[in-house]
Amino acid sequence: MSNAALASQQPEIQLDIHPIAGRIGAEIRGISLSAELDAATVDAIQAALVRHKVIFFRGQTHLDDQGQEAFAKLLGDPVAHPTVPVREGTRYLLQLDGAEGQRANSWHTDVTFVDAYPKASILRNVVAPAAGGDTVWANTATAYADLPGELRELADKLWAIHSNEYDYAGVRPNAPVEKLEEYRKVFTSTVYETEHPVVRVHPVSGERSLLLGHFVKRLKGLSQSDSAHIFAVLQGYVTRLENTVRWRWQPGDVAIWDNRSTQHYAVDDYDTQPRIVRRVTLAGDVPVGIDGQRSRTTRKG
Ligand SMILES: O=C(O)CCC(=O)C(=O)O
Ligand SMILES: [Fe+2]
Repeated sequence: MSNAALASQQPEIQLDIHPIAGRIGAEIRGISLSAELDAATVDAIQAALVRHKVIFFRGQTHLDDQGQEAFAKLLGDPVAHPTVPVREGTRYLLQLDGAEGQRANSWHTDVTFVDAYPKASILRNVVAPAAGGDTVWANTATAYADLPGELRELADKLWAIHSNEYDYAGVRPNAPVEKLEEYRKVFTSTVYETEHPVVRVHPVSGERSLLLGHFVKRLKGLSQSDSAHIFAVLQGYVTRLENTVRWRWQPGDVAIWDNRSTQHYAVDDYDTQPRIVRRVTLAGDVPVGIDGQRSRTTRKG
């Protein structure tokens, strides 16, 4: 973002922001998240989210499921997952329980198999392992900026087909077969396919970023084999350590990420230790490529 664009988005109040990695991620201190936050604080949180791409709040142990959902409404319109049932007693909450094999250890942006995928996700840790179980986020805008000119020109022209019918076993080689099959059945109860530009323009910051992740089935117009090679080259820029930040969870921590300019990966190194997180996603808009073309869902059912 240009300095002028950043300045025009300066919120009225200053938050206590502590950047973590050089290119992504900041902890915000001194805020108790709730539906009671005033508008100026909410604006400042929104601005910090676009700027730092993932923001962290420690010690939010006062939040329960309803409190998380109520707070989420201040930042946007909560939406339930399109295929996975919500947690009982909630309207939008998705629980990921490591003991149930729900371990998101593959790089992705949430729900990109639909066109208007969520603009942000709000994740609350309920149970944290004593060691391990960190989550890593990557900045897909600095990944794009890192591309050498020749690769950028290629990326600018490419479109990708994203689907929720992807290679489950391939991305989760250690998961028990029955759990994987059970999960796949629910996750693909409706099969979606969506065409997205590989480079999307952020609706708030105007930044360009790479839109890839594990829901990509193939690149449009290319063979499966060429798709896989080129995907790996571009995705490799996203996951370069320079573009990432890693968070060590404590119960009550809340992470909020801009799902339009990040990917994330939940590290599956905690074996049988308990780990539970709960997520609310916020409705997003249909991505726009650099030529103004919008994403489109081509299959639903
Ligand atoms: O378990 C985590 O830390 C992240 C899981 C995930 O991919 C998500 O909540 O969207
Ligand atoms: Fe995710």
